[in-house]
Formats: sequence, structure tokens, C-alpha cells
Amino acid sequence: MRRSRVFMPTLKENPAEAQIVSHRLMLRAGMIRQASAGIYSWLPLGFRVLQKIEQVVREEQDKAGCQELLMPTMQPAELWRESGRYDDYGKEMLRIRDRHERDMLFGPTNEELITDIFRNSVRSYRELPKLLYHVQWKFRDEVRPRFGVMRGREFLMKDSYSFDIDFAGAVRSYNKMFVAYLRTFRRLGLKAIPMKAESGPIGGDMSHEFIILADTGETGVFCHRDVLEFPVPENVDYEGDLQPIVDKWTSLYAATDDMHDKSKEVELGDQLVTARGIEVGHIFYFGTKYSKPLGAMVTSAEDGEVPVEMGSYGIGVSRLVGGIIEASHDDAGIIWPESVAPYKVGLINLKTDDAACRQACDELYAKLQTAGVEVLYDDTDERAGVKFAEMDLIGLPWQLVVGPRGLKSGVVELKRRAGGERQEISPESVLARLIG
Ligand code: 5CA
Repeated sequence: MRRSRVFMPTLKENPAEAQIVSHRLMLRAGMIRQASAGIYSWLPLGFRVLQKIEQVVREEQDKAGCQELLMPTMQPAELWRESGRYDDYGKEMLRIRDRHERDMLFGPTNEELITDIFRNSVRSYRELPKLLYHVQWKFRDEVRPRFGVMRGREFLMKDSYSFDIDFAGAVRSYNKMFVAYLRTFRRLGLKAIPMKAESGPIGGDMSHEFIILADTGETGVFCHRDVLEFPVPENVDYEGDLQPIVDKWTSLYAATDDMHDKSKEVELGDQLVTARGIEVGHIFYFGTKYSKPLGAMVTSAEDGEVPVEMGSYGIGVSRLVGGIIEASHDDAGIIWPESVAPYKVGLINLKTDDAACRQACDELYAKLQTAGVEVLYDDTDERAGVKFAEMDLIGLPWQLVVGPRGLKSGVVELKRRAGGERQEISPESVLARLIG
């Protein structure tokens, strides 16, 4: 995409309403605009990142044997009356009445709806286990929406649901999601720590929050320092025994402030890390909490009809955009991990009125594009300083700078945004580097 054509309304000044760095940078980089409190439009640059994160999440869910479907945002109140949550959910739920005076709601989560789908289609243990997920907008009328996309009212969530015939099966499903989450967050360039957590309005008695450490996080967290160094498993066999991985990751103390055990402070001494964190995922086992009231029954091999054992597993896809920025930025702007960068390369033409520069840039641009490398090509006649500052702000992993002086000696400059290293290199070699 050419900078002269792209819709990327960047801001020079820091927006007054943004209190934390990710919110500030997302507004300044032209990624989002607020529609109303806690509700955002995603402009092209932000939308590209959102879609990349979604895709990483999707690939790891698929690997774990979870199947994607898509449920609606609007749900009938009736189902929530069946589970008893229609009244319990309180003011966070946005309630709407349709033209036939039927009570509807904008889904804050989907346990009831997926249980309804399940009860109408599955009868026998032979069809189990099933793991289903979707990536869909949610609405929660938060009292205090804040920090941009971190705590929104409308936000994008990946939510998965598991169905098993018994507790042992439910634990296997829980473990699959546990491991898939470790891998997902690692691919996003994050170190996410599973921590014992309160299960809140979703309910249930086994629950872990996945937390990334950040000073601006809303959650207070406590963990053994060695948890931060645990390895994320490679080449997982999801049909094999995942319990050893889960046991390892839960072997040392890690808890959010809701669940914190004060006695651990003395016991662990300076091995205890006390920090702030952002909850990027949350997994729950809740057994028959929904299947019982909604009558989601399956025939088992021995016991006749039993309510299906369930769990649910959420990832805050839109929150992750902010979370990744909190974890990866410097004074000049965002530093995207390659896996989610809106473009891999920013190509900067330092002198657009120079025929040689233009020709070299056009060629590099064409070749990179043909090779499938995503490039943002700054072909505008802005001053060099302005171009550099904007490239740093939007944080593409590689900057490729083409100027008349370098070209005379047959080189362009390649800068890595993350470490800031620069290298003079021939156009042919740079293509090989970026395409390879
Ligand atoms: N049904 C379960 C799991 S599918 C559920 O709703 N879990 S949750 O409430 O913990 O939400 C899942 C994830 O969504 C959270 O871990 C968080 O990353 C994200 N999330 C929750 N509320 C918000 C919000 N207001 N703004 C942005 N992201 C949010």
C-alpha cells in the first residue's frame, strides 16, 4: 500500500483522553477512533492487526481440535431465563426489545446459546468430546470503560466451549485449551502466565486467568519468579497426555489479587514477584452449571442420560491489540512483533523528486509485493524527519530507507525497529533478506 493512498490518520499530538501508552499510540497511529464510550471503530491499520491476532488465535484453536462456528451477537432473553442468568447478570447486560416486544440482548458471552445448539443436536456420548469456538463481538455495559480497547464495552472475543461425557474428559478439554493458550500468546510475542483465578459470573470451580505483566495492568498479581522462565511446549500432540505440561505450569505459586494467599509472601520471600498484569485470556471448567438447567443431556455408556460436562475458554482479541503494545513499545512508538504487524516493511523514499530514488523504490515495492511481503510504501514528499518519526510510531518490524546518496554507492538502508540496528545493503540482498 502506498502511504499517499492509505487511510491512516495519524496524530502529531498526544490525545488528552488517553491515560495509558497503548491507548495513546493506537489513537496517534490512526488505528482506532472512539464512536462512544468504550466503543471503537477500527481503521485500516488497527483492523489489520486485529485480523492478524485473530488468525493466530484461530490457527492454535484449530490445532487443538477446536472447530470454528459463528453465533450471532443478538440472543433471545428466553435462554438466559432458563439458565437463571438473565436477572443475575445485572446492568452489564445490554437489553433490547424487538418490534414484537420480545426481550433480546446483545451477548456478553455465549454459554447459553452454545448449550442450546448442543442440546438440540447431540444425544450420545459417542459424539463426544466436542470443542467449538467462535470469534465474535461482545457487549458488556462496563461501569468504567477505560484504557481504550483494554476495557471496552464492545469488544472482540474468541470464546470456546467444550462438551464431555465425564469429569476426566472435561479435564482433557481444559488441558487442551490451557496448552493452546500458552502457544497462542507466545506466538503473539507475549509471556502470559496462567494464574489461579476467581470465576465470577461465568461460574465453576476450576479457572485460570492468563496474565501478561504490565505496569498499566488492572489486576494485581503474585507469582514465583521461576514461572516467568517456564518453557512453552513445541510440537504438542493434543491427543496425547497434556497433564504433565499443565502440572508443570501450575506447580509454582501464581495468583491474581482475588485469590492471593498472604502467607505466600513470607514463604516465598524474594522469590515472589509482585506486579500488575493484563488478563488476556480466561478459562473455566463449570461442569453441569448450564447443561443441567438447560437440559443438555447425553446418553452415556453405563448411566443412562447425564447432563454434559462443560467448560468455556475466552481470549480478549481486541484487548490483545492494546496488550501487545503495552508489552512492546518505546518512546518513539509501537514495536510490532512480526506475527501481528500490520505490514512487515515500511519502504521510505527520502527524495521523491529524484528519478533514481523513485525508480529504485518502485522496483523494490513491486518485487516485495509480488513475493507476498506486505509493504507500506512512503511515496509522499514529506520531510525525512517526519517520515522516520511516523514509521517509528506505527512500528513496522523493518524500515527500508532509500536515498540518493546511498543509491550512488549501490546501497539502501535496512533498519530493524525492535533493536534499532541499521545496515547498508544492496537492493538485491535486501530483497533476499526480506523475502526469505
Ligand atoms: N465465557 C467466558 C469464557 S469464553 C468469558 O466470557 N470469559 S471472560 O469474561 O473472562 O472474558 C474472556 C476474555 O475477554 C477476558 O480474559 C478478557 O481478555 C476479555 N475481556 C473481558 N471483558 C473485556 C472488556 N470489557 N474489554 C475488552 N476485553 C475484555
